Amino acid sequence: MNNIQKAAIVGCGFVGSSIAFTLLQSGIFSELILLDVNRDRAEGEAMDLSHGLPFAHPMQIRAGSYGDLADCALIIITAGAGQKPGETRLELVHKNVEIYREIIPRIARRNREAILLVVSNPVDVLTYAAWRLSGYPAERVLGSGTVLDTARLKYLLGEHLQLDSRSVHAVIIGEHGDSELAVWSGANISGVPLEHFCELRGHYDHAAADAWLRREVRESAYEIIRRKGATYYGVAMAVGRIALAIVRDEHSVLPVSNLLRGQYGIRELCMSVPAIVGRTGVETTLEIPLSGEEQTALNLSAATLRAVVDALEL
Ligand code: 6V0
Repeated sequence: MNNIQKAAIVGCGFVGSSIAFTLLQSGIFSELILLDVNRDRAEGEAMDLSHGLPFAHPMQIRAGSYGDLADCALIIITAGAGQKPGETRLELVHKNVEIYREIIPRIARRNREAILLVVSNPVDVLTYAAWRLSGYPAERVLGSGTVLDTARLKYLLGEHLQLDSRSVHAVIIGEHGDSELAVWSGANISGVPLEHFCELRGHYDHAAADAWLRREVRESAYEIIRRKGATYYGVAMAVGRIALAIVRDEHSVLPVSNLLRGQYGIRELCMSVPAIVGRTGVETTLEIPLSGEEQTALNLSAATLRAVVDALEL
């Protein structure tokens, strides 16, 4: 029987340790296991984080081994190489699939009931790999997907429109990577269609704003990596949000990477589209209305991922 208040993070580099810091502050778990091939790294992170406990909710954070994962309800996987400056997420695929071939069976041998939350890149391909290699039902294997990209879009739109980014209702779907797309057709500001709201704020050149926003969202990870070598705080908060939806059984709509089984005409591929997320993982994959242009862009994004996934023989 899994303990809903127990989680693990496999891979404790920049991203894994930042997620641990977010989870520590959220107070949603009573126990957090840190696992890394570099045991010293996991132990050092656990020690450092534990020293913050007097300022947080009581919980136990410790370095562990695969045996400690047996009763975890949520296992977050960030192990793997990150992008080097100029490298695309898809270029990481071979290194990181090999790491998943080692990690996922070791998890699945000890725990058949957990939810696997994939964060390593390329996240869609690795979510698919985790599903195939674990033998878990697809609803319990999800990737952080475009939750982060959507947050970047909301932040930028919030800045552009001088608005609380939480009032922006817009979503990025498709690959968490270069072929992703913004769904403008349904975008709104608390019910006010986006273009109308932009005009209320004095912005009339929608085509220029569209091009700028798409570029900024797509390029932002490259820009951060160029400046500081890696990205980790934004993704850590995105993963914290997904963890909260799962542990509190929130039935939240989030654009997580999940297995498509015919939705949007796409099959046997993990990519991000809005889904209802709760205690059982992905409860329902939603089919939101798309314009013809958006559906074409989604098909192209799927084709990009398909070429990579098919070459892997998972
Ligand atoms: P990092 O700082 O190099 O950390 C990776 C960690 O994984 C290291 O501590 C390694 O020791 C560990 N590791 C490697 N192999 C194994 C193994 N077999 N078992 C256990 N641990 C292992 O990288 P960083 O933390 O910056 O990035 C981790 C991954 O997250 C990369 O693939 C990034 O591309 C990806 N990101 C995903 C994002 C998303 O939105 N999904 C966002 C940012 C980064």
